[in-house]
Amino acid sequence: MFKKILIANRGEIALRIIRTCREMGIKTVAVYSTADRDSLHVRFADEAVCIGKPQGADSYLNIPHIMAAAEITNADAIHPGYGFLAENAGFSEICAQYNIKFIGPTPEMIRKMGDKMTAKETMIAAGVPCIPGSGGLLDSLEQAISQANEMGYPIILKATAGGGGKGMRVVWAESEIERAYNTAKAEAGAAFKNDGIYMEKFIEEPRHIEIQIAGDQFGTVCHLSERDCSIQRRHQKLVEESPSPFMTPELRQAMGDAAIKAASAINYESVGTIEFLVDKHRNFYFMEMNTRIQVEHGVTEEVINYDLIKEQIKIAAGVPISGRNYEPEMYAIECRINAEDPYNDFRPSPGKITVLHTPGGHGVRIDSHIYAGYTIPPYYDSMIAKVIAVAQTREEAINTMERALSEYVIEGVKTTIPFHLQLMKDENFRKGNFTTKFIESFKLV
Ligand code: MV4
Repeated sequence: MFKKILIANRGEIALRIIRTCREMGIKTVAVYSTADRDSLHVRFADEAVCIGKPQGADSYLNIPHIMAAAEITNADAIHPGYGFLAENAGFSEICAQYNIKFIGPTPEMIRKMGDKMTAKETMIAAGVPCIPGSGGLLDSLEQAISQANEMGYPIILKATAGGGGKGMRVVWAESEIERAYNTAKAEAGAAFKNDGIYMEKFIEEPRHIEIQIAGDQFGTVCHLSERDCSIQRRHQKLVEESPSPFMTPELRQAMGDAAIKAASAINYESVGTIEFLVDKHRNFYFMEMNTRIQVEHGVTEEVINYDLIKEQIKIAAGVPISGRNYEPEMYAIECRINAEDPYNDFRPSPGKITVLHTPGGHGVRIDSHIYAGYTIPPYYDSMIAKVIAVAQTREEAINTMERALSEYVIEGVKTTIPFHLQLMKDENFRKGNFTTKFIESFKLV
């Protein structure tokens, strides 16, 4: 097992990783930017190294600074968390060159899934259901027009280097395709330095359901059930839950099998997630693979009673996994609390937290790095806490969530708590009656 892990991240995920390391008897090294001197991850780690100025590029994304911190502290592994360098194949490669274990997949696995067209071709070859579309990247507008006519509108254009919604265009009719093709290509080229785009049939009002998987260094892959992440706004997840209210035992079996097939196709090592779109007839299609621990991993931890960070560390250290698949045994729902103004287009609201009262009690888990007197810096993601409510049924979990949110007092900054409180009371949400379009028509009062 590792003796000392450097955590190349900040905020709640850095704390989350430190907690599991403590329980495993592994020493920790925090790295921090000058904006994060007073952060809890710096105080809770065994050692801390300042790696630069506030901007991500100068600190949490600065590979030479992070490798220097790992060398001087003698860390034998690096945990990247999520975001920042978590899906950077070059970083995984440099860690290997320095003989420091990257707690995550190999550079090859990250590259294969990072290019969306390559990922899709790999999945088609493996027999994983994919959305009907163009075979390969589009070469010209003329080719796009003829393929769209063959497939029938609506279609969607996607950037192969994209993911998370960037460089995407939905096209409803031939009259719109030229403009959509040109803007998608230009946007992808500017954002990713790769203007490759491909076409798919557009699935209207799908659900976003993802399967958590784990694979070890010996080729064993298992699935750890699903999370429903349909409640999103501008490709940002707001609420995640498990089990999915749309799930059936047959669908879980089929999606679990497909997810295992997908991960096995690239000999996947570490924990990861296969994202699917599910249409109203419960047809499901591979969308993307996330080759990292995700923000919402705690939802799965609560429904199957399993420490995913511990498993991820053990896999990286070469410990074999059991190989059994898991079904949810509890009901868990997570609300992401952001320092944003939900009444003002979710505008970021950094600043000092003057008053804080954190909820607790039966069935409530809070993963957060905030404290009274803490100043939320403006440079990073605005998520400040995750509230997870756990109960025997969905209705009870929502009731517990509503109770917990009503106890939460955060003063000094605006937060998304009022949004979540209203959502928990919403009739359609309570019925499980929602798709990825739900939030578009949800009005905060
Ligand atoms: C789609 C789609 C409908 N049809 N692909 C959004 C992010 C990127 N990962 C892919 N996305 C979508 N791809 C086809 N063929 C609809 C979306 C989509 C979406 C997916 C999941 C969660 C929220 C979403 C919001 C808008 C669009």
